[in-house]
Amino acid sequence: MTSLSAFDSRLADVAGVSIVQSSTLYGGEGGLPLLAIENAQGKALIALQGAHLVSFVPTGGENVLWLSPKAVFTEGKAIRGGIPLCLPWFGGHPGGKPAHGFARISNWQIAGAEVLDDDSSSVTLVLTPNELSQSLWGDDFRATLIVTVGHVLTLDLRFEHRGAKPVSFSQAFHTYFAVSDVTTARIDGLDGTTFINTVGGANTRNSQVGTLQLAEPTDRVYVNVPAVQTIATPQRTIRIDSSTQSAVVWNPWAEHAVNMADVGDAWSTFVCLERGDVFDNAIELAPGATYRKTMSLSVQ
Ligand code: TA6
Repeated sequence: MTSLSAFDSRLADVAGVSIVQSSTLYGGEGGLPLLAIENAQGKALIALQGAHLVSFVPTGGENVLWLSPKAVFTEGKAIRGGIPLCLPWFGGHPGGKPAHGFARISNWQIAGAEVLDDDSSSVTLVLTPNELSQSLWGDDFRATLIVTVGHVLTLDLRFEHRGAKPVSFSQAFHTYFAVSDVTTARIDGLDGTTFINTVGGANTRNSQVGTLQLAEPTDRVYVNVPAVQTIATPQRTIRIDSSTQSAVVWNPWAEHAVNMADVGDAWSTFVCLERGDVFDNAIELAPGATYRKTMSLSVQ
């Protein structure tokens, strides 16, 4: 593994951007390197494994993202919480490959970091083929994630397909939002859209009516959704903007969380509202084509 001082020298000239070991902030053995970004508007932490946002705190506010108190920072294991990138497929793979793709458990490289004119900061992370992707995907590709940290957090994802044949592609920004109590969170921006209920392996279609408030294990894929959703709790309203077409709403509830060692009784303090292009909105990427979509998070 590259030493932290090697990262530091690469980032030395960029104000407010540094590298910290996860164990320094979250404890545990070993750990993973995190990119720490801080400016007057907000601060964020990104694990280089997965280009995985683990924290975003707008100045004067609380963390927008939920990170499990039982999260494990270990090479090759997805971190429970924040924003895992499900890429280049979402959910289970028909061929029995690991759920949610290889990007979230691959090491990304820092390609750049800068302070922008409006005093927000941006970092660029890149993933190219590695041993894992070769065994699971095979094709050449270049994935780029530009993360901008300010009052608003913006993720700008590009995936260039460099293989010779068209491929099926899906992706999701699998965001875990911190909420005081999932049962009181009110989700708007899905009214009238079609969802596929996938709880416990179901596959039934229905239509959302009005505000969504969770009261049981929930795993729903909404397709062809509007660009904006909000999550309102008694404390704050979070706004999610995305150019993607799908939204996934997930919480395992007590009955499923009990079987997830890195969730357990913390299940009621998050809701996943993921934006992406999945199920009906999955796409076929032609050779040489680049998929490009964004998601922004802000507190209203
Ligand atoms: O996006 C919802 C979902 O696919 C659920 O079905 C649930 O399994 C969740 O993601 C977490 O998946 P993970 O592989 O991170 O445990």
